[in-house]
Amino acid sequence: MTGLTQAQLDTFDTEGMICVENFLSPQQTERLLEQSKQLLAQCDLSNHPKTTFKTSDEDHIGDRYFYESADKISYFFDTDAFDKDGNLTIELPKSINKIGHGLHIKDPLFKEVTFDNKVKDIAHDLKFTEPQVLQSMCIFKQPVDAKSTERDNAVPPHNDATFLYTSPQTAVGFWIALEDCTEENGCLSYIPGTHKTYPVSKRFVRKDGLKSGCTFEQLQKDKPVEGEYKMVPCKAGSLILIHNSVLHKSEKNRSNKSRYAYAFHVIDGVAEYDERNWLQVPYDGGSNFSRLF
Ligand SMILES: O=C(O)CCC(=O)C(=O)O
Repeated sequence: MTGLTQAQLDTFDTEGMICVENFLSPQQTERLLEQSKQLLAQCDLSNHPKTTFKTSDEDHIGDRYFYESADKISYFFDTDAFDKDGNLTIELPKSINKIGHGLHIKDPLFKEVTFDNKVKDIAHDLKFTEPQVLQSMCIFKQPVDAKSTERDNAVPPHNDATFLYTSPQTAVGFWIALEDCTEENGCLSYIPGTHKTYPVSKRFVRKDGLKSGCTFEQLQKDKPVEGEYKMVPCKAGSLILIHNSVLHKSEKNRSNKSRYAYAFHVIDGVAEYDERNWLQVPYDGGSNFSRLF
């Protein structure tokens, strides 16, 4: 299978999200799942600032470890991973929310799948001129624990352009399920068509070139959200394409099965990517991200 069919392109255009089943073979999916478990096992807390992560206005503030992770394999924890004294509340591998944002640079297996010809064909079909991989990450939704306590691993409603801002907007998320995703373990959901009707009302920017961290800059008033979220359960190996402006989210994992995914975002190099964006490539001080083709 290469690229997208015209029907898939049309659906992506009208809905803002599509699911491409069997994008990876079972063997490829298994290798990436195993690799993400290896990476989880390699996390060393002895020198770690215990950075937590959540995609939301209140919690998404972060620290230097987070902002300078564009070309690294860095670990970010669930917001309920540590108690008030900074001790882990759960075993280390199960407390990690995501690993990013340079897996496509630093990890050979994730690099291989990111720069696969199938990805290039899709970028071509989506009319990218100079597709560049901006960031990549393993996203973990751990199951409920032995006492059936739910973890704080819901991803609140957002659009990706808030965090991956280009002028004009060009970001597309390539989100790959490494395990079966169900309504119970926190599959993605979205409101179809919101990429056309719901404006990108804010962006996440560096303050004083990072001296004061990052903040949300309000670009215009938030529009009240209307419409029903549509769940997108999918099998391991499926690819979900996410338009930069579509409203999407995922619920907590309420099951006893984990939900691991690999996601990367592609922007167009012909659009402006300015120095106020939170994510910058450190080695050239700018936005010289890895070209897809
Ligand atoms: O993996 C998830 O649950 C959420 C992912 C997401 O929202 C994103 O990649 O933009």
